[in-house]
Amino acid sequence: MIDLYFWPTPNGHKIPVMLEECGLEYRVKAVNMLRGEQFRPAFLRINPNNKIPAIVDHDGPGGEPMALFESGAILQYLADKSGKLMPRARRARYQVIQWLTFQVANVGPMFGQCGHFLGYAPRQIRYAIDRYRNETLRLYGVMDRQLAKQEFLAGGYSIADIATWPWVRVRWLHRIELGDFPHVERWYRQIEARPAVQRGLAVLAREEKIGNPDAKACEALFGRSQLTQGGRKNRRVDSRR
Ligand SMILES: N[C@@H](CCC(=O)N[C@@H](CS)C(=O)NCC(=O)O)C(=O)O
Repeated sequence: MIDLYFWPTPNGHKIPVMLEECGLEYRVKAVNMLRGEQFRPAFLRINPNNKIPAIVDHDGPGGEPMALFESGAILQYLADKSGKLMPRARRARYQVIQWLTFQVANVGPMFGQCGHFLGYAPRQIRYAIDRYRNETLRLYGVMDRQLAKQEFLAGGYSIADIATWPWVRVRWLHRIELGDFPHVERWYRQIEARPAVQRGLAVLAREEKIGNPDAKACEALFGRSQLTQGGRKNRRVDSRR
């Protein structure tokens, strides 16, 4: 049995989609990050970086429990465990790792900052918006050219697609029109039609509140809590006032 520490966000959705694709048994442990539950000591013992997703596999390597955070690491672990969605042959395997790393190192952080400065920042900062939206557009261009050449990012459907798809799903946050990227659009629709993807999206679906955080959520996600909770007290610059 796998415990899935989860809240419905783009990084979060990767893991229930993967668990559904692989048919692995799991139970959901909600971590309401809008209310600061990511700072609870029990969760920090699983992820000291206070972020979802995380898992605890009670039947880990050697039959011992295994806790894991960072969505890219979790996806690789689940692919290894199930033997699905990541090829064993080295050339094909590294293609998948390459596009998975492209997601966690580029798509996630850049789209995330783009959404932050467009929709969450207390004031509109033109330079930051242009910087991250241009990067977002550039990354859509990279994906579109790749998907013009092949059906999925790394050849066959893989954990690289599962990592990237939830970020394209919330494209309205980044003011992206799929019609401008026809190959991404074809790929997006193809993955959207998969029953396992729909089952993964259904997990805690009623809690999904992306793009509209209230004051409490802003405090938990971007405020003082980030540096004072979890036993840490670090200096921070407060520019929200
Ligand atoms: N690199 C991490 C990013 C995870 C992440 O940013 N999670 C966000 C939700 S999408 C979160 O838990 N934020 C809560 C916080 O920062 O306190 C991953 O890929 O797992």
